[in-house]
Amino acid sequence: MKTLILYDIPSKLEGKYWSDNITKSRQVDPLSAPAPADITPWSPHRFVLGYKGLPFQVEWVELPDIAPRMKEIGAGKNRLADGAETYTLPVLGDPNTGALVTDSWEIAEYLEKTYPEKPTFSHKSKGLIRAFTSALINLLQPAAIFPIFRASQILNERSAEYYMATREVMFKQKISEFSPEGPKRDEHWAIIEQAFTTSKEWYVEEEGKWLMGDVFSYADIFTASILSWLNRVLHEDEWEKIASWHDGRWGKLLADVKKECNHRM
Ligand SMILES: N[C@@H](CCC(=O)N[C@@H](CS)C(=O)NCC(=O)O)C(=O)O
Repeated sequence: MKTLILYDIPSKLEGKYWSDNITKSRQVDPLSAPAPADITPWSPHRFVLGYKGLPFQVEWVELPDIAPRMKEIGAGKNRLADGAETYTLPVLGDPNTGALVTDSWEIAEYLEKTYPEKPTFSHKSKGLIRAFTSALINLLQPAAIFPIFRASQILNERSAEYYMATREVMFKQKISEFSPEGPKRDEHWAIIEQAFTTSKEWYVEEEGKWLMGDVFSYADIFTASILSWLNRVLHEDEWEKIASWHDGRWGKLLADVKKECNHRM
């Protein structure tokens, strides 16, 4: 089998990945308030590739280089959550079929169809899981600006400059106003904690460590990819706080999903 190619955005962190991507334009189906902007990155695609045991290599592309590089390889455009049409990562190239797939949800669908052996949408759960991911994003969306602010601090210089400039336009405020310590940051924390409290209520509906009880699925991958994003971009004490909520449920879920998906970090 030929090695698949994942186009991803590097950071200064060990292992480079951070963009545990990503806002799917499709995932911000407005269940409640419309999404203020893209809640960017978490990468379910990495977990899916790992779970299915598919060989892949990463081509790192800095943010300002995404458009020229994607044009060069002939990848399709996508939409950011604010509706702007642009080139985004992740993109997956599969030399076994010639496919070039943009968007993390499309990638998950493609991998499921092409490599069905270890399903991530079993029991015809795709529609329900899509609704779950939308619901979870909508819970977190009003506080996303806090991890987005932190993400601007872990990118390489060129990407950081690009990211800050584009996100300031997107959110119509200066980066220093995104989530300053004090009442605004406290409010972001309260929103994040409430989002995970609600998720816990969903998780405990069935016995077993996964959302679907004993059945591992893309829902767990998606939740873990958000956790992984928070783990990567937030300061250690901030991540520790989240990991410890609900008797350590979230730190454990991330570790369990990593194990299930043979995640290397
Ligand atoms: N719906 C897409 C969203 C992808 C996305 O927003 N990617 C960001 C990563 S930070 C990106 O590539 N942004 C390019 C840019 O901001 O110009 C997905 O799920 O893959």
